[in-house]
Amino acid sequence: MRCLFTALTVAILESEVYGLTCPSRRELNRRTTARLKSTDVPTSGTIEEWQESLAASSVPLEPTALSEGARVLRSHGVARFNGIVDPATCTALRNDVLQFLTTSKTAKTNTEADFNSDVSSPFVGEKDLAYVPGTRVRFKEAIDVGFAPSRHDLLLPLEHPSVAKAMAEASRALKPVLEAAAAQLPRVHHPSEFASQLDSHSLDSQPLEVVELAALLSRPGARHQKLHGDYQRLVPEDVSTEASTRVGRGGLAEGAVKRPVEGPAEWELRKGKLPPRLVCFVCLQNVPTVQHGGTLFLPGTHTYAAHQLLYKGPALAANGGDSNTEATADVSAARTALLSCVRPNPSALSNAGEAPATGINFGGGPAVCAALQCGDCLIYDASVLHWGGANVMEDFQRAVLYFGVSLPGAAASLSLEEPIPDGCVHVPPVLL
Ligand SMILES: O=C(O)CCC(=O)C(=O)O
Repeated sequence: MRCLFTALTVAILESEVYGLTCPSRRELNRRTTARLKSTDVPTSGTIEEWQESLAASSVPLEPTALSEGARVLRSHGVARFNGIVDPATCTALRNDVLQFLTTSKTAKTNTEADFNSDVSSPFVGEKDLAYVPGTRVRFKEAIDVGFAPSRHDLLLPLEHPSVAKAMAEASRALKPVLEAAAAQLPRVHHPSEFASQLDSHSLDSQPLEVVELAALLSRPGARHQKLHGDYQRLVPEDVSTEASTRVGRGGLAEGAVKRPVEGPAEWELRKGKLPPRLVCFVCLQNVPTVQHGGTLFLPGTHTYAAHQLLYKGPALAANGGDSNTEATADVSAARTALLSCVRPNPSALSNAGEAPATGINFGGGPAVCAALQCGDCLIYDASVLHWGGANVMEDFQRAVLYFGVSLPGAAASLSLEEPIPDGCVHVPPVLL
């Protein structure tokens, strides 16, 4: 197995909130209607209008102590950590990223629609023939995945010195949090693995795998992305059967977390896509306000219940039913119900020392914005609902380094039936 640090040296609540039980629809509507009146977030109108009002009322994501990270990620699905990477490291990488953009190859373009759901298979370039099955990891060459006007997803070469340095700094500080928080990721099983009762507990003692490493750029004029999760929650958390042995590693004892275990039907839905994962963002310059295009999150929506509301109902209707009163009411009710899954800004946890009540009864929000300083990081469970915010500044390019980590074997399992791309050689996973 290829260890990340080896590779780098080449170049250098809970029950209700966590979705264990879900309040009844009627109860959700009752609570949320009361709260929405006080926070005034309109729920009708087009999807763009709804997201614009959520962005306008958003509050900055508050920082969390590293020691609280796994707990906050479990309850909220997103946590911010200040001052993780040296700003000089970030500035050097940002300069290289902007340079890569002018010289890199461009992958087949993804459409905005692809980002409503899971990211699909990786593009494999000509020069970068080393290939870790089921991942988007690149070693030598950057690839630009320009997926919407004024937005870029630039796959970064792990072996480039400035990429390697930033990765090393971020992973050194955040590894214990990532390891402890991985207990909340669903385990995927290929039908054959499932039948042979794969020993998931032995996998839990193995290192996490890096499945993507890239930079996100939003240029002036980038519009809001559509609200989405990077992977979908496919089974309710309350059918969990597997208590993770990973919890407690890194000194972050948290009590037993039951990991959702998925079967062959879910494997079919996930195959060929990136596995369930935690994603780490490293902010490469200051992002002072929501107008600078920081990511917006709905904390607490990394649950089956929230995903049912988003993906199976009319919440995402492009036209909020303007011309039809009944449809307007349905859209509004679906959005209202979804917002009732949102948890207050994660900082409340560290301040109060205990989980606050579900809902949006706080002085802003319900959305939180990743208005980070250069070198700050955030980790999110990639299923938490979020979107890249509009960059309305005239002369500001927001750049973020990100990497995603998954449970050992998950990427390989989901790519079991994929042919090896022409001329490529399988290389072992990159370990965190
Ligand atoms: O650009 C961002 O801030 C978020 C991007 C994102 O969520 C995505 O591309 O899936």
